[in-house]
Amino acid sequence: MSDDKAIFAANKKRFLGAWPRIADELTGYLKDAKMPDNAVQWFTKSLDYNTPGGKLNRGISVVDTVEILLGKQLEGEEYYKVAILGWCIELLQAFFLVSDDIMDQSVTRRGQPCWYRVTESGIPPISNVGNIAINDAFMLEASIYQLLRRHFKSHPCYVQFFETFQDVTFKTEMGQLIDLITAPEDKVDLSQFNLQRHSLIVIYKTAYYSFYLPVALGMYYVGITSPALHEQAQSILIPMGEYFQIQDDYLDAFGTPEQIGKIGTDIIDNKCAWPINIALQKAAPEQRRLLDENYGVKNSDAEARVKKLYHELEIPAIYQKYEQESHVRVSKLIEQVDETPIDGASVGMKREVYAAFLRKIYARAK
Ligand code: DMA
Ligand code: MG
Ligand code: MG
Ligand code: MG
Repeated sequence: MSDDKAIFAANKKRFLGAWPRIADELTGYLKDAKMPDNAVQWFTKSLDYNTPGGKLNRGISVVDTVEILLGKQLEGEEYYKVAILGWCIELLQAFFLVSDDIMDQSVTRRGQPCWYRVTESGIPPISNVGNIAINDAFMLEASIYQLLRRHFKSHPCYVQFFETFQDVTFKTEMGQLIDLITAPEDKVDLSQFNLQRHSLIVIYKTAYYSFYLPVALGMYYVGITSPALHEQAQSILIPMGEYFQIQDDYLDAFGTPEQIGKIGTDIIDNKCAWPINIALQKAAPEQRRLLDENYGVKNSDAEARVKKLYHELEIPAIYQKYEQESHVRVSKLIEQVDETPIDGASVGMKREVYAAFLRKIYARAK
């Protein structure tokens, strides 16, 4: 194991250690409201099934950002407080994923059935989660604001925490909207796709909440409120997020379910994903015909024909090249960061905040 990997594993363990107490606090709201036992059990199960099972990159990055900016390891209650901000992002992620899997009609997530497809809830009298997952998604989102109110009311950046969560949530939902309406189920028209549209979709649906949000929360936590520094953070983190979602699109077609913990649905769902846009650029007329006839068609033979053509068009090699170039581009942006504190803040930005985030996602396999 490399040093980075060992440190990351330790950080993940520490972050997971804060989860049971947070989950207890959240289920405590239901107990205080005298909700019936099976409602408390249901919410407990939804929280545990949907929140802690991922890579936790977003949540841990809040802690990392604060530790890098303050130049020290957080301990005890201070660690717990910052971890809460991190877990708030993981709750936001849980809310988006439960909804996204319903909308994308996905089958598995993080190596287990998507929440809405669970048929043995274990909580009588309900067996199928089904559409209850929609309300569960809302409760995962609302949990963020319960935690913020309880723990951050007297923080100087309380309003910024709220506003940033709400603004980033709306941006993500705009992204999901254009992702969905660019992929009509009943009308496949590949001439509607292009890389500009793709870029807009991925920046909104992924980059803001996955990349800007963790760093923004860490910055506000330590008192960096300068709009110029937040704009600078976006100018680095949005391209990083774009690159991350292109990885996600690539792995949807080329990763194995064991590797990525989910079964790819982009081809069958007619998604304006990165590989199809590259294929459209490279396809000769008869290859284009194959794509028109098979993309977005709801059967696995058609999907396999599209994947075979992706290989013939050497999409993996183009992806490797894109990944390298994008890494160079983002690294250059990071090098340009000036670390001097501004606007009366006691700490400045640190290049390492961005560099650490980049190391976590570059050349990932899941
Ligand atoms: C990811 O879109 C964006 C959000 C807001 C969940 P996606 O459908 O490509 O995600 P996944 O591949 O994880 O289903
Ligand atoms: Mg999806
Ligand atoms: Mg989706
Ligand atoms: Mg995807």
